[in-house]
Amino acid sequence: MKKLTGVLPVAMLCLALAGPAAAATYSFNFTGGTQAITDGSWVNADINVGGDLGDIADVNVFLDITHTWIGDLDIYVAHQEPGSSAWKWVQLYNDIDGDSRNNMTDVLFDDQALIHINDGIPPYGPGSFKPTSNPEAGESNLLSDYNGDAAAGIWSLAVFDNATGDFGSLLDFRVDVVTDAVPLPGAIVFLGSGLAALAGLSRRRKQN
Ligand SMILES: [Ca+2]
Ligand SMILES: [Ca+2]
Ligand SMILES: [Ca+2]
Repeated sequence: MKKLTGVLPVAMLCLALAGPAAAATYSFNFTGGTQAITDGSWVNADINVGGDLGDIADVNVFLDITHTWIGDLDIYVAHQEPGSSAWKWVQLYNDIDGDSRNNMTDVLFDDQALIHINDGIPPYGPGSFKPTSNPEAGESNLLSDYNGDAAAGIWSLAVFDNATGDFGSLLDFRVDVVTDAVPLPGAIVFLGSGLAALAGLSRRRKQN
């Protein structure tokens, strides 16, 4: 029994020193079904994410849109952290006159993609693009603006069709988040109990 009391606190301490929880990856899916995109109107698709999932280290946005003139659209993603009333917006795609072709099929917006979507040639996707950019206008749209923010909250997609004659549908919207590694509260408690047990053990040894 004496041996066991020594082994247990050491094992607890080793577990506690195993370090912080690994970074986690989450996919948040819009579950509202297909949304019609019509002339002169906004489509809003919200994803509500509860809990404390840690802070964002990287975020990518997946879209599947059919539209007979993709250049009609302005597309934004917005995020509201839990307990906040403020929205942080990032424009993903800006209406581009020449984009007369169809659809944005299985497109992943990712800062780490090789080209901005406005440097691609429609039809877009399947594939990955950086959000739209117009350096001449001083415009830079970065999903990394969300890094460090809480991953939970409300993720909202906003699509505006600002030209007549063509329309389409939002088929799929998903937000992929990687969170920073964080110490587990359980690991801290474990570390505390491991140290306390070791202290108790050394006291017992001194008394012996
Ligand atoms: Ca625009
Ligand atoms: Ca990314
Ligand atoms: Ca239209």
